[in-house]
Amino acid sequence: MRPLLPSAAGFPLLLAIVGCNQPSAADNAAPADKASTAAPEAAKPAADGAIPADAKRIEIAVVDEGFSPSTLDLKKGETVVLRFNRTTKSGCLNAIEIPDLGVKKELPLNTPVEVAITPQKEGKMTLQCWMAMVKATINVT
Ligand SMILES: [Cu+2]
Repeated sequence: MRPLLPSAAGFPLLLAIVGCNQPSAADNAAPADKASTAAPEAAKPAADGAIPADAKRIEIAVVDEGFSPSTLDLKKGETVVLRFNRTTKSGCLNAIEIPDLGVKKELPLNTPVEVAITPQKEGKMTLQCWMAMVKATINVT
């Protein structure tokens, strides 16, 4: 049981160091034996950014008129990938939020941005611009 503790405690710290300050962490901070155990972990994509390859994708155009489509029908517990493509220059829509899911995402112009969500609660949620002026409805059943 002893080996579990140091690695469990050290892992998040190492990740934080590597994430914020990769060169100096590798050169100065990490002793050689720690660096070698950390390497395989660092090679993996971040868990919170992982998008299942087989997830359903929904294309959402972000245009002058708002979101298209402006209503999304999703299933509770099912992961879907919302793929936004903003083609309007409106600064109003340069970032979106889904407050009920804690989602906030910037939308660079003409650059598709994917957001994976897994609604856990039935009902209506709102997808909106960061100013909460432009809205779309997410129905979860
Ligand atoms: Cu707005």
